[in-house]
Amino acid sequence: MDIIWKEKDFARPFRNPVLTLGNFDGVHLGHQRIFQQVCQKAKETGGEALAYTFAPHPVQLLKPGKEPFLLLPLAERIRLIGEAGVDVTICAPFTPEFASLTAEEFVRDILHRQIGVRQVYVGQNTSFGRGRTGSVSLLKEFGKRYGFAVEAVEAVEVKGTLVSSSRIRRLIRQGDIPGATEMLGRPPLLVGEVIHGFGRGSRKLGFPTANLKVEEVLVPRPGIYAVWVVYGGQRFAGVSNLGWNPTFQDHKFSIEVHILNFDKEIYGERLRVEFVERQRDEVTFPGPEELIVQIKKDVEQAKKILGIE
Ligand code: RBF
Ligand code: MG
Repeated sequence: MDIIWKEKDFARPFRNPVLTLGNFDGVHLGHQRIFQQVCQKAKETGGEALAYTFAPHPVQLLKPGKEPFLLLPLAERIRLIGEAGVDVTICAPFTPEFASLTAEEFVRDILHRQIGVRQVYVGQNTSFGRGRTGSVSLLKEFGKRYGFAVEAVEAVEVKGTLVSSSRIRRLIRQGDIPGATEMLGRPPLLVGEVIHGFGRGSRKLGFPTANLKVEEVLVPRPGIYAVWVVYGGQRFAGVSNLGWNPTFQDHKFSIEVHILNFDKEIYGERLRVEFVERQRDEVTFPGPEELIVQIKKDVEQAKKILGIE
């Protein structure tokens, strides 16, 4: 997939472009259905499948300093859009100038003049342009004016509930990972760089953990989780602890993962942690011995959850 960072401005001529437009936080099943339709149409018409997205998220610009709530860091969002089959992602910086474009200016200047769009697919509740006045019906009107067709894609339902980023956020905050996974069509994840912790995991407990400095997104409910760790193109089983290590009175929230059957030094490396199931709450143990006994049980339970050994 090609990625175009809009500040570099693009004079790339697109072939019969079929486009979707949105933030696509989570790249969940609803988004994936839209990408599927875009890709299929592009295939049928010999066109290119385009996704137009932007960053940072509008809320980050309009209400800075709020707790992180996004489901994916930008690089993961773009990676997953690529995995959905899209040919080109255009990522526009969501600046005050960009936010001030009216719905019609956006359509005329960007979709029509710059991209030359022929076909647009959007979700039914899509909104765009200054004051979010752009809607599906308005987009259809503009389509007549500027020569492109518009299709509204129906939302996806899972067990009678519409898939939405806000619904998925709630599930992740509650620690309902299987529920979130169902709506995402993939596991929830965190990405981060391995930083130095207290060194206590390996020295004192015999369970070394990689401590992560995560790229800002919504973190699942604190607790112990069975996870997959993706690193250097390989996948490892692991157990993750999201919490404050109350046994040691750290008073500092940390994101740690113990990777099974692994003994490499990986400080500074970037890991992806895919959450599979929440196992339990963090507990204050009388001391390290009791914690070690529990971590051994956690590891065994995680293996069962992950279906290994
Ligand atoms: N620390 C706690 O204080 N309470 C816990 O219940 C707890 N559970 C953990 C479970 C697992 C699987 C792992 C890997 C760590 C856990 N820890 C817990 C964190 C532990 O205190 C921490 O990894 C070390 O102190 C190193 O920072
Ligand atoms: Mg550690």
